[in-house]
Amino acid sequence: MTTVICPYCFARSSAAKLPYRCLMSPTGVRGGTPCGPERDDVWAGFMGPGVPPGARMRGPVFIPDRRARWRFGAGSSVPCPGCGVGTTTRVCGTCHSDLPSDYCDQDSRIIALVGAKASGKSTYAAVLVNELNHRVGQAYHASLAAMGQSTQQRDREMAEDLYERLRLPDATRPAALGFNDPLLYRLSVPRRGRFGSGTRHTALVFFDAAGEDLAGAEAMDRYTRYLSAADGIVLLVDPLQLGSVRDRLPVHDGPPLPVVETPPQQIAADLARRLRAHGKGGSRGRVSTPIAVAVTKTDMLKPLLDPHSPLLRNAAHPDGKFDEDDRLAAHEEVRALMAEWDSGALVRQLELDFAELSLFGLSALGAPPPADSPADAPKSGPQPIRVEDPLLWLLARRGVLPVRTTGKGRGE
Ligand SMILES: Nc1nc2c(ncn2[C@@H]2O[C@H](COP(=O)(O)OP(=O)(O)OP(=O)(O)O)[C@@H](O)[C@H]2O)c(=O)[nH]1
Ligand SMILES: [Zn+2]
Ligand SMILES: [Zn+2]
Repeated sequence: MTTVICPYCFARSSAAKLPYRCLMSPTGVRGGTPCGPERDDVWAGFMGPGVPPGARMRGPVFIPDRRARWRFGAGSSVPCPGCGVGTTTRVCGTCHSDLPSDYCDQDSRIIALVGAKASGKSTYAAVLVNELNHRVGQAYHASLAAMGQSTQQRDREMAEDLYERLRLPDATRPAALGFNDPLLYRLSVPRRGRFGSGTRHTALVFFDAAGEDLAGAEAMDRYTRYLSAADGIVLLVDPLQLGSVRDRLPVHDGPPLPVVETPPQQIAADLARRLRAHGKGGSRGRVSTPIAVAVTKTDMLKPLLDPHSPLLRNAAHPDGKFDEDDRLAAHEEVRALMAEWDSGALVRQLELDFAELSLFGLSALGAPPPADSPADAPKSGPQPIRVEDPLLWLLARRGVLPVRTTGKGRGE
């Protein structure tokens, strides 16, 4: 049975039980008249007062009877009881949001992306998608497809900006990836099992919310529900926010250092508090949700790194497997760096709060933006380092990707 998690309200349900929405098509009507729009108060209630009255009128939602479900099967078109015209549009039973057509055919994994303002979330997400579609996809024989119009359109715009116009995501836009607008992808990975080979599809849902920006109890409550629905969390930490790193960096010719935002330690503590309050506290009071904590913008840290540092090159992904030893090497390197920065306070707190933690270091751009045009990507385009590691680790932990290990790292 496929379990679908609504990417909008995070309600769980079995795919077979999701209602349909009639698309009010005038062609193919049997007998009577086509369906007209009806007030969808469930959806309007969920979207909040911003929805204009006209937009509340939508195609009727219906639950096909058992016989129709059995006769038509998953993914096929089911006739509307009102007009007889078939529809494939599924909606969430709880909030009535329309789900992209291929969203319900596979299990979903929700990955929460968290980080302070300007920690690099939008740049990271855009570059990550590109890497998964090219270099990383090739290594794992995997493919990533954007689901639904809004993700497809945003991907196209982001890719044009970043890879063709060499423009960084616009900092002035309102909360980049809002709650009503998660990024939805379908990741397809070959599956080699005892009973032959096939393809495993996983729906990936990404949100980007800093928590700090959310005004009002309702938004906060939704943020917390999103975090507790997450199968894994990627927390981005901007090293340039840490006073001791800023002091250590040599005078450089990149753009000026960013203004100081919410400290990562505060964001991490707040995360843990919310997850515990939602029943995610496991053994010894530590949160059970796996968390990947990634130091971003590592291109700026080059002067602080050994020339052989694993953070200066991408992981090799040998034989289409996630290399656990390489992950540990990068984890230890970041741990050592962090110990120097704030006497290890952030790492200590993370280790006390989270049962499954791994540290990462990544650079979405591979080099700082040019000093004279800080809103641009480097002239050579983004040349990312290790952007894929946090997500791949979370997926490998859930058995979505094969893992290679020599066993040296056991007992960590
Ligand atoms: N050196 C360096 N700077 C980066 C990198 N990625 C992002 N930046 C810088 O960080 C700034 C913020 O990046 P964004 O991706 O917009 O950050 P964000 O977290 O989405 O920001 P908000 O949407 O405002 O919360 C960019 O304008 C760049 O100047 C990187 O890989 N290396
Ligand atoms: Zn929903
Ligand atoms: Zn109808």
